[in-house]
Amino acid sequence: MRPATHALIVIDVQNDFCPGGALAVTDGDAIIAGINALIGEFPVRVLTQDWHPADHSSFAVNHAGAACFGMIDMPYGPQVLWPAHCVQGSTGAAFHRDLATDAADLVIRKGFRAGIDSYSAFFENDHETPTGLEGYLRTRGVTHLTLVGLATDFCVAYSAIDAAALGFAVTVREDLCRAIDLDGSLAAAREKMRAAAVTVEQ
Ligand code: VGL
Ligand code: ZN
Repeated sequence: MRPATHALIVIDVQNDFCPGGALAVTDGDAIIAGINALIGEFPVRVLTQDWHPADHSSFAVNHAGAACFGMIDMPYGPQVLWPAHCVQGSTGAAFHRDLATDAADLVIRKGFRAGIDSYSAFFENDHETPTGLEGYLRTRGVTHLTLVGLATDFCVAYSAIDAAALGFAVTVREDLCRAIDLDGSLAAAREKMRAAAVTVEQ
């Protein structure tokens, strides 16, 4: 068992990000056995769940004439338009059945406000509205985070960069992550994580 100050954060291992899902990440389910093997090593265990209303502004279908994977300008900055995914209560939003969810201490949902997306487990995409995860971790005395899950270049990277900025020591286990890789987003995310002093382990 690792020290009491170490938490594992498992990002968005949900059906819609796995093969067959609405926003499937290649081999997204290939990381699950490794995550299940790792979770028992950590005294603090958090799962995140992307959790959108059907009218969410990040869905291309909610913008007349817009295509999936295009960009729009939101009041908080540029936003990728996604296929509808992780709709609250849907099968796509459920955790993958093989994920060891019973081992989790906390499940934190994000992206539940229609007008703003939330890639990061810490802040919504305006980079200022908190999800509450920071407070949870601090009150449990956590200082070190290991991040795994989906997708490397969006929710994992945004969470890692925010966590590092908040002063946590952050490691991303890339072997237990898989990427969407949209227009070079994986290379860009790796670069930003390194610049933020996140340890990226292959
Ligand atoms: C994610 C795009 C949209 C992710 C969530 O979990 O990386 N990506 N919503
Ligand atoms: Zn989403």
